[in-house]
Amino acid sequence: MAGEPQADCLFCKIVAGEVPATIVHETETIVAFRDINPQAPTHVLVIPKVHYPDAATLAAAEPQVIADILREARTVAAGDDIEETGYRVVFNTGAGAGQTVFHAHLHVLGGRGLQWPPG
Ligand code: IU
Repeated sequence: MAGEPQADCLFCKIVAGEVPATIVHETETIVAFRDINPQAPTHVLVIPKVHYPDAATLAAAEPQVIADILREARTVAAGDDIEETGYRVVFNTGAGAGQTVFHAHLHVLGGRGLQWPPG
């Protein structure tokens, strides 16, 4: 069924506590944890507890969870004290955009200057 955990999904395993992660915050609907390969001093992934392959399918099926994820980005930024200096939130959507893990996730990046356009 849509949203159900997938046996072969790494991020579902993090949600279930079966794979370790450095969790910074958790709510009823989301988990925020530090990226294993950080691209900035703050690099946190915010994921829904439900499984959808990307942000677009999650937004279509459960838009309130997308709102929870975006709200969490601010909580992460406040926790790492990067609200003033600025931060970036990114949903890579599709392999052509660099998505490698097909469980929806928001990158929260900050703590250094960030260039635009991105690579
Ligand atoms: P992407 O947008 O799908 O490319 O992002 C996937 C991210 O998941 C990427 O930044 C990885 O470093 C990160 N990640 C992780 O934090 N822990 C893992 O075990 C694996 C990937 I695999």
